[in-house]
Amino acid sequence: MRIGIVGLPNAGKSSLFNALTRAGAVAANYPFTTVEPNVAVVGVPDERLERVAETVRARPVVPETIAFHDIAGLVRGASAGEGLGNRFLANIRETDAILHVVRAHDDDQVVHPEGRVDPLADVEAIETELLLADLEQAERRLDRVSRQAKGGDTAVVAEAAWLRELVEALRGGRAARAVPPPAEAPDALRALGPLTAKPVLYVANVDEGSAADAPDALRRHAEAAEAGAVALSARLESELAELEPDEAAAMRVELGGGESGLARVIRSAFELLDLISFFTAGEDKEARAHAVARGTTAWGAAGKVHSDIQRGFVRAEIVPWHVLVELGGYAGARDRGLLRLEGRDYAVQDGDVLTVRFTP
Ligand SMILES: Nc1nc2c(ncn2[C@@H]2O[C@H](COP(=O)(O)OP(=O)(O)OP(=O)(O)O)[C@@H](O)[C@H]2O)c(=O)[nH]1
Ligand SMILES: [Mg+2]
Repeated sequence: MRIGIVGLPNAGKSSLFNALTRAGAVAANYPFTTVEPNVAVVGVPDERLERVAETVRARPVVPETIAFHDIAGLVRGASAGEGLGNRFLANIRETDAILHVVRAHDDDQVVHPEGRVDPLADVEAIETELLLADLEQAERRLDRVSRQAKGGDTAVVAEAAWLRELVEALRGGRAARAVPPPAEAPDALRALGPLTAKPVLYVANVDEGSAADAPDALRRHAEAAEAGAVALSARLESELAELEPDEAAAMRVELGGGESGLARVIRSAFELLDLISFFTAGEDKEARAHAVARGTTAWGAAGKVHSDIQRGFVRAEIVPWHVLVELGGYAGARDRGLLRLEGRDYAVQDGDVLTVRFTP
């Protein structure tokens, strides 16, 4: 899963990025890799995976990962070259979701690019830039595709029609997600990668002291866009991420907060993208978590593990993670008849431990 972070300058993007990457590294006990200075791959902490691994004595433990992309702040007029312009947006065209950091704290020590704190206006400023970036991209592609469409190829003609509709919508201030791609050109959306078609998670960067919710105006905006919203203090999270996990946990309790910012961001991202996790674990082999779309079949899940395993799929042996842990392993689950055999159409459930039998 890849997530791109956007927001105005000084909104707190890099603070959050640092908090997420460090907390992920500590909590999942998994070294995050900085792919580029501004891309970090973070292990998703999952207690269930640890318990499964312990139970069946699997090593190593390999969590699912999320790659966060931190980019330079956008300002009003970025599409016309203001500030650093919008050239960095290309870096997040390929991501699965957007994490939109909005300043909601009023610390005067931190300069606001527009000299006032107004979360909703800030969100709208960024979203306008995303729309304009998409418009530019869509117009350019429409130019090329409409020339190719003269050849009469059905998919290309359909793509050109879709792009025309999309350009209209974007000019009218509507997001690309409002214009579904045509059935005849299933790759059209991926080829363009519009930013305003991606699911959005708003992160309200609130004061350190407050266990506040996201501001009401922002919450309403998020609901209307079917987006998620969480509130946290990026500075506080980045400071807590410097501590040892148990020290950080104690500090959180003292501050009256519960779950870590990382945990909330990840949980919200899973909800937003409608993802679930299943696990694979073999004795003396690795234990691994896999995130897939809800409704993924056993056959689809096998493909997530390895294409060879999918090709030779015979059946899946399924046991919910807590049953496996309670019964002390696969043998115990099998003795109790709780290791179920399922065919390729079985819809994998969150927390399933899955062993695929396959013919190599
Ligand atoms: N008081 C307070 N300050 C914060 C918080 N989060 C970030 N800051 C401060 O705001 C300033 C900017 O934070 P960054 O994380 O660098 O902001 P950014 O969005 O990456 O900024 P650009 O990269 O310039 O676009 C820093 O001085 C942070 O310490 C917060 O929750 N509370
Ligand atoms: Mg930054």
